[in-house]
Amino acid sequence: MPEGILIRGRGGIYTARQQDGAEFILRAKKKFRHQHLVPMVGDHILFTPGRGGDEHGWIDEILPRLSSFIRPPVANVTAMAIVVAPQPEPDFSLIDKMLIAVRKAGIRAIIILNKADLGGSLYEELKAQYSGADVRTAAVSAKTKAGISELPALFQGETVCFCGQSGVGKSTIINALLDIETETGEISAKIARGKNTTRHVELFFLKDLCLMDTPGFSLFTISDEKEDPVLLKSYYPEYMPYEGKCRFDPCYHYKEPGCLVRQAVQEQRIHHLRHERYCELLQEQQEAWRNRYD
Ligand SMILES: Nc1nc2c(ncn2[C@@H]2O[C@H](COP(=O)(O)OP(=O)(O)OP(=O)(O)O)[C@@H](O)[C@H]2O)c(=O)[nH]1
Ligand SMILES: [Mg+2]
Ligand SMILES: [Zn+2]
Repeated sequence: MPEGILIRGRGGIYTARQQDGAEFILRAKKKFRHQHLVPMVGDHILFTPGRGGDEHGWIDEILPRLSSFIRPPVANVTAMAIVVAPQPEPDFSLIDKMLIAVRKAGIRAIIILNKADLGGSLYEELKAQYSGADVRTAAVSAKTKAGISELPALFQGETVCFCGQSGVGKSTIINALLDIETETGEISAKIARGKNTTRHVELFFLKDLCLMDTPGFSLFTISDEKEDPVLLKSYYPEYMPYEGKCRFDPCYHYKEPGCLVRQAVQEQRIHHLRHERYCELLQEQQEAWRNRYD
């Protein structure tokens, strides 16, 4: 049975691409519905091709996923590219939440500042706030192409999902990356040009990379499952050196006396705004946890 990767899916109609570039139109077999399994872009699948003409084929098996996200709905992502820009103005708590989702999925993250051509000090601000957060940063301009050619080296062989607020330039960056390939003589699939808001997840290939374009969002839910808020701190790498060393154990690193994380914040070893937003998120999660049976 042939194997392929799902590169797009809308209204129950999926497109799978084989290694050699051949594409197939497929529908999901009924059994997946009984298993509450919805095929996602990025899924590796086994399929039966349609018998020619306009007839679609069938997705027979969805191979085990290395990772999956509900929003955006993507599978087998190995790196999340969180795109931010001076315009629209960044929402830092959204970045924090995306980073938490990335940690939970056990994948890597990179923060890409786009629209560097607009100037400003946002890149310095991002580096200052996230330097302890085990996340790489890059600054590019998809418009002038500055820094674009350096991106592929940051994602060797990976499946990279571009996510972030609407209008930050995710689609424009992916187009600029695909342009590099076109300039070297190869023809690649392009995203429809124009100032279109992306409505569906789509996967593009660039040499050994898979690039996923996703619709932008302004709200982000880390996960649908409520989790004991004491776990929240474990998604903040900057707290790790102090874990288990505060006066209270467990310590939420919130208002407890003798908290070494709070001391580190006061001594500017941890960025105070990142910690402030953590405290807000912790309060939200504690509230949700108390009401979890309502
Ligand atoms: N000045 C400047 N504008 C840019 C740059 N990159 C993208 N833009 C502009 O920003 C706008 C939004 O770009 P998109 O690529 O559609 O943004 P997106 O993140 O894909 O948005 P959604 O699909 O809605 O999530 C467009 O008008 C682009 O021309 C850049 O590097 N500099
Ligand atoms: Mg887009
Ligand atoms: Zn503490």
